[in-house]
Amino acid sequence: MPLFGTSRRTALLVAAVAGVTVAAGVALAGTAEAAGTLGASAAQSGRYFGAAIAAGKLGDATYTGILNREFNAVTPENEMKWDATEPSQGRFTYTNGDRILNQGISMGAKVRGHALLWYQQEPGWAQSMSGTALRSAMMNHVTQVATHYQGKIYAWDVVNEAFADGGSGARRDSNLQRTGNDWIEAAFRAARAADPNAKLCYNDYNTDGVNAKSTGVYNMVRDFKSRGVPIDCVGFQSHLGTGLPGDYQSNLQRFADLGVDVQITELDVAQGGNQANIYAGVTRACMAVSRCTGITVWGIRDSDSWRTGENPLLFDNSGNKKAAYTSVLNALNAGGGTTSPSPSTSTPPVPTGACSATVSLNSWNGGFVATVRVTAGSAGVNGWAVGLTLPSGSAVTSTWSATNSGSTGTVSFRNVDYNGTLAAGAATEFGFQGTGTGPTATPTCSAGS
Ligand code: G2I
Repeated sequence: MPLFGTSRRTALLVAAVAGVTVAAGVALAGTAEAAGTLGASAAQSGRYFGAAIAAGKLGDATYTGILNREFNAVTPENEMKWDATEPSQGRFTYTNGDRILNQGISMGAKVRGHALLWYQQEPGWAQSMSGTALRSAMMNHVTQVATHYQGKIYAWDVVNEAFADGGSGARRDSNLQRTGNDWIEAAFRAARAADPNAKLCYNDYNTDGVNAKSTGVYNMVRDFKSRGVPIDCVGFQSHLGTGLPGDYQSNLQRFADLGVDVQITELDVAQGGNQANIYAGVTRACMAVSRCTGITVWGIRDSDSWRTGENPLLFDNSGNKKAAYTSVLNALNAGGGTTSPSPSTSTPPVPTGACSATVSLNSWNGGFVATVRVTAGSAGVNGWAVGLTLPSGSAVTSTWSATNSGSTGTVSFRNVDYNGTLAAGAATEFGFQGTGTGPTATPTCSAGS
């Protein structure tokens, strides 16, 4: 790869680090040093930096060279959409989706699933359906695809672009919407049941500031949280022109304050005098919102973009880094509110007992998913057991990152081989899915295997 030989890469790295030292020396205090790639820089604050990728381009050495070097998350640009995965009803094809997944796995990257239900790129057979037949087909699609990828997807765009543009703040008309206003929550529940580990996102565009459309989405998310509909995150596509809304960060923050993660999911910015500044502004906004877990750009080189002629990405047609690349890297290295603070900047209080456990629940009518956080006390633990009491009529149906004995009444969960040893104050999580309602009392925790 002549464009990215060692000497050129080293020179760019040194230049980038030098720029950061001047611009953000104070903010960097407490972190080891500025990192030299987008993914590594984002990872310093517990975030990811991803790209939308196309299966058909994975044979292009320049493309995969940049991908492997720079990014620690991937999104399939088209390969996991409905028309790609279920071209005729009930016949599922995962060849290209799996190629994206395997590329992500080979990189050790997070994989964002995109998108289970969207009114565009519906297969022809679904476009001509309506009513209960379509609703059944939609839910089957969500269940089948989320099940195929179960345990492998970091976050799913469960529903994409369901709100109308303009001032109404209302849902967009589509054959999906005409199956009933509850189609979105039904899709989220089906996705949770199929893959309890994936974060479930709603994703949309023109929601990049406080406006009627973003407020419509906000009201839906608030309603979902209040009723226990399983939603974990909101994606802000951020296909931007020549300006960034002044309330971009505060809009992300108001969603985060509802108790969901926020993610920048499809970032690209029209080339012009402001491109590098707008990219930096978006990155700084994400870094400043502790629940902003990562940023994805919608393509790698300008020539890979759906916005033909607008040169909206971080690498030029030849794969060279643009000014926007450097501005993003510097903003990532400048730090910000972190999703997982490093020990040097924040020392969590260490419980004094052997260990302690807390539960968070995502519930729906007839079922729930419980996430249990186990924290070691001041002596650390080598093996742990957590006891939880389920209400009568409830039962555990599946468990991950722990083993359970019993499934009703008082259920005991033990560590598996890779998460039993915890240093003082260190924590790990396991989870389980159940029918009925989840546990309400504080769990017990004891050490020793
Ligand atoms: O439209 C930009 C994005 C807006 N948000 C949702 C995203 O999923 C969407 O991505 C774009 C892809 O970047 C395009 O690559 O979605 C388009 C479809 O609406 C994708 O374009 C399609 C072409 O329209 C098809 O003709 C083509 O067969 O890509 C297909 C696969 O190459």
